[in-house]
Amino acid sequence: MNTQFSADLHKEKKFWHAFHCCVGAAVLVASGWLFDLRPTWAQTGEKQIFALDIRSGHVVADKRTIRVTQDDRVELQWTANEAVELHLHGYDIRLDIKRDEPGTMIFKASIAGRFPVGIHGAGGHGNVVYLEVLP
Ligand SMILES: [Cu+2]
Repeated sequence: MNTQFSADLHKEKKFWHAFHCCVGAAVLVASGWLFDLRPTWAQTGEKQIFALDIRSGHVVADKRTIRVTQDDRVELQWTANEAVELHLHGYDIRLDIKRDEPGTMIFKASIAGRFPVGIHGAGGHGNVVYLEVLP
């Protein structure tokens, strides 16, 4: 092995060492994001996501009751085939959904009980979904 060659080899080792450090840092950042390393006080309750599609004023039968546990972080993702104004009673959250334009209600299920989500407007006040928050 001549000296020039061993110097090159050393340079190459340095490069790979730096490369691995960068990759390691990136993996650490990504895993922190994946495993949610935020402090525990920010993590009360589970995150619960529901996709709800309204077809002519109704949601498919098996999704008409949504059950969560108190303090869960709830996300209701709505779609509809016609414009509707939704109202989650009890929590008093209103949301206008346009035809084929999704909308989301995000809230913490801080109040236990059974709450209807109604459609406001011409068709009266029909309930499309019931939210059940178990204490
Ligand atoms: Cu209402």
